[in-house]
Formats: sequence, structure tokens, C-alpha cells
Amino acid sequence: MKFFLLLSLLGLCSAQYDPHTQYGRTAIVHLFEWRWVDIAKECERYLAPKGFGGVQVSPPNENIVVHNPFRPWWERYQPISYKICTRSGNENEFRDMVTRCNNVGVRIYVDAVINHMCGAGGGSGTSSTCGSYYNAGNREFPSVPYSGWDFNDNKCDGEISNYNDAYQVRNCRLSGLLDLALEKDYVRTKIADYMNHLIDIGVAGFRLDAAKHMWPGDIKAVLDKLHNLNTRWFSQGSRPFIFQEVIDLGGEAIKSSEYFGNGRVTEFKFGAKLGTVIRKWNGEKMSYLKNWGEGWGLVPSDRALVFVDNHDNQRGHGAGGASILTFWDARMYKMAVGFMLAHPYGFTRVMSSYRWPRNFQNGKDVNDWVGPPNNNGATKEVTINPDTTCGNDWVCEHRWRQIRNMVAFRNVVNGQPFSNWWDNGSNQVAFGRGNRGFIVFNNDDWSLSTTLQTGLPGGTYCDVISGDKIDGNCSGIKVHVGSDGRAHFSISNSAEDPFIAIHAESKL
Ligand code: AAO
Repeated sequence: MKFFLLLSLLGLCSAQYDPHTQYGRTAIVHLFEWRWVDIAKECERYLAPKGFGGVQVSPPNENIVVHNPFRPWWERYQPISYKICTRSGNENEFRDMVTRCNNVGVRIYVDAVINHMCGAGGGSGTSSTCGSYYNAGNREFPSVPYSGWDFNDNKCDGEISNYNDAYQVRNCRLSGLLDLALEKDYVRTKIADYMNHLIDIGVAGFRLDAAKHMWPGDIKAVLDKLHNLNTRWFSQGSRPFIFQEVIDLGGEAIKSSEYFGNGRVTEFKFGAKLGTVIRKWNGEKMSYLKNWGEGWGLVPSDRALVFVDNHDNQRGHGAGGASILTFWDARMYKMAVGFMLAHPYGFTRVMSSYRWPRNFQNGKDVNDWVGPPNNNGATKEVTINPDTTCGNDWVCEHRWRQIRNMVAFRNVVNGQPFSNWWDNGSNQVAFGRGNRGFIVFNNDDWSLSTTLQTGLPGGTYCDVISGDKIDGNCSGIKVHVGSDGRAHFSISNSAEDPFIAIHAESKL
């Protein structure tokens, strides 16, 4: 009995850190700006069969409509109401998506914009995705309703100008956005009502946008009001998965550790540092990755949500700077994502983007605002080409063979220890995950040719980076592992993808 109580207590305590993915599914994908109808189809036709655990969706609540520039992606970070009504679809479509994805074991995580409403200069009228009236000047949002005294203007009615002042960061305006007074029970209740509406529909958790700009205690008060997850798909007593967007690259007043009590945090050092290593900037080498994770000053693994790039820093917003790797640097990007998915650290999120006409002027992309592929503002369908890639300018990194197959690798090696590290003191490295998987990288300017202990049972394996195992055959490189677990690897520095990965289920 005592043991059982302890177990259930532990279960309760750890719940907000648990993504509630189906057993053995270890990664989620951010389908940035996708429509709900397309996500529903993607869950059924691709994500479930390929072993993805869930999807982070763009903010589903009504937002301001910006005409100048024309329909930027960032208008979705300016709420007008909590109606489920955006360019991605209406509430019926949202419900249908959540049901269909859950039915095939793929979870939905909502990007919750709860720190603020639209910008102070947003004017007034009904230029919103559902036509709800608002008046930014008077701080009136009648569809919630919020009015003047629900905002922090009495504490600070200006911009955040100093990130070394925690008070400013949490009470002043982020980019001029009207800052909600989360210490008020009324505001907390309105936000919790919105989130509970989504929980009841069946979502599994939330990304808390701009969490750094809210007091951890205020977030906790909101979270304490949340329902348990819907028992149609989740076991009784399951708490929503929470990951908080806290940018902590060091050197500021606010530390991401202040938020550990509420849930996980986005670990921005991960992509910034890994990008620097793969680019070989500042004298960094892949061999230094031997103690990747906490050893590099990252937050504890069980508190981290990790990613190579996100919707902000892939276009120069947010933080991370020039080292961030994206689909625009495809060869290095695949290595970085491959490393992330092979390594046991953190809970992993894969980015899935759309292409936009980048235009650098004086080092800045003046098209960093461009919204998703659209016809006159209406988001375009994600079409699928005969070769399984996406059309209509959707990049669909999650469908790239190397990335999709590394998601499967992570599932196969789930729970196995980091093992058999090898490096050449430079940028050739290899490591395994117990006796279930092994990966080798050559990021040097010369070829790799060496025999390594893989930890795997003897046999012939299919490299899932250069090909696929199909009907027992391998369309890529074959790797022969001896009965002693050793295998010879050669990787040219000019290979299309200079890395090789094999795992228990790629054995021929
Ligand atoms: C838009 C317009 C604005 C306009 C505003 C209101 O662009 O000109 O004033 O509307 O009308 C997104 C866009 C914004 C957009 C906004 C609303 O990115 O451009 O504003 O929607 O439409 C901070 C926050 C972080 C935030 C990030 C963008 O801490 O929470 O800025 N990310 C989220 C979302 C994002 C969204 C919002 C929040 C708002 O993911 O998409 O904005 O809902 C430092 C700080 C960081 C700070 C950055 C950028 O980072 O540490 O906390 O992020 O600055 O201000 C090095 C340092 C690093 C530093 C970085 C940049 O890397 O190491 O610490 O440099 O200085």
C-alpha cells in the first residue's frame, strides 16, 4: 500500500514533465503554420506509421489580422480572443484533428499565448481572424472579456529595455504587446478556461509562449486550475505536459531553473552550441561533444525540451544568433538533427517549416516576417509529391529520409545508455545506445576509415541515413558487424550525408 502510494505520488509529481506520447514514441514535430485539416491527414498517413509521438501546433486562438506587412506569421502571437478560429482552421476542424491524431496515437500540443494580447498600437475594430471587436488603445477585448484593469500598465506601460531587470522582463511589454496581469485571479481563470477547453477536446499539453515574461508563481497558479487530460485517450489523473519558452543563454537576470517546478523548459543553448560545433566555429570540434548535455551547462535532461532550430531563430527572431542551423543549410542541419535524435539528452522536437524568399540586406533578412504559403492570405494546402516530399513550398523536414529515420532510431534505442564513444580528437565521432543502435559522423575535411566497437549483435545492418530497409533489402550502405560487435566504417568527407546510423530494426 505504502509502495503504491509512493508510486502514485511520484506519478503525480512527474506528470507535467511527461509528454504522454504512446509507449516508445520519443519525438514530436512542430508543424509550423499548418492547417488543422492537413495535420489530421498527416497524423494518419505519415506521423503515426513513422513513429512520431506528437505535434506542436501554431496558436489556435483568434489573433489580430495584420495587413502591413501582409499577413505575417507573427500575427498569430497577438491574441484577440480565445475562440478557436485562425488561418489554420475553426473549432470543428481543430476537434477533428485532435480526435483523428489521438486515435492513431499522435498527441497534439498547443502553443499557448497567454502572456499578452495584441500590440499596444494595434488600433481598434474587427481586423481579427474571427471578426471579434477589440480596442488596443483602451485595452478592450470584449470577446474574452478583458478590459483596462486586466493589464500590467499600472506597473509598467513601456517596453522591456533591460533583460538584467527581472521586474521589467515580467511586467513591462515584450515588443509592445499588451501585458496581461497574471497575478489577478480573474485573468488566471480566463486563461485556464481557454486551456481547459483545449484539454477537454483532447490536447496532451502546452508550449507556454513567452514564459520568461511571466512570474513562475503566476504560471503555477494557472496550471493548478487545469483539468486532467481527457480519459478517452489518457489514463486517469494524467496532467498536461508543459514546456515553457524561457530563453536562457546565460548572462541575464532570469534563469530557466526558476521554471522547473512548472514543467520543462526550452533549452536554447542546445541549438546555439550544437550549431557552433557543426559549423566548426570558435575552434569547436565534434570530439568535444563527448560530454554533451549537462556537461555543457545545459539544464537537467528531464527538464529539457530540445531542438536544433525553432520558428523564431530559423529566421533571426528570438535568440541563438547566426550559429543556428536550419533547412537552408541542409547538409549540416541533417547532421545536427541526427546527433540530437541519437543522443539520449532531453525530449526532442523536430522543426517542420515552409520556404520563404529570404532577402538579406546588411546582414538582416528583410523578409523574416513572410507568412505561410498562401493565396491572398488563405494558407495553402500541404500537398504530397509522388516521392513523398511536400509541395506548395512546405519544406517538411520531418519527411526527409535522414530525419524521419533518425526519429525511428530514437524510438528503437529508447532507454538505452550512451555507450561506445569514439572520436579522432577532431570532427570524426561515433557513439552507440547500448546494444540497439550506433551512429558515426565525419565532419572533418578528410575521409574516415576505421573499425569501431558498435555494441550491436553481429549481422548485416542497413544504414538508415543513405537508404532504407525495404522488404528485407537495403537501398543504402550496408554495414557488417562481426560477432565481436566490431564493424568497419568508411565515410568520405564529400559524401552527400557524411554520417551513418544503424539500429536493431535496420538489421537485414
Ligand atoms: C511584432 C513585430 C514588432 C511589434 C509587435 C507588436 O515584429 O515589431 O512591436 O509585433 O506590434 C513574434 C515575433 C515578434 C512579433 C510578435 C507579435 O517574433 O517579432 O512582434 O510575434 O506579433 C524574446 C522573448 C521570447 C520571444 C522572442 C521573439 O523572450 O519569448 O523575443 N519568443 C516568443 C515567440 C515569438 C513571439 C513572441 C514570443 C511573442 O516564439 O514568435 O514573437 O508572442 C534576448 C532575450 C530573449 C528575447 C530576445 C529577442 O535574446 O534573452 O528573451 O526573446 O532577446 O528580443 C543573443 C543573446 C540572447 C538575446 C539575443 C537577442 O542571442 O544571447 O539572450 O541575442 O538579443
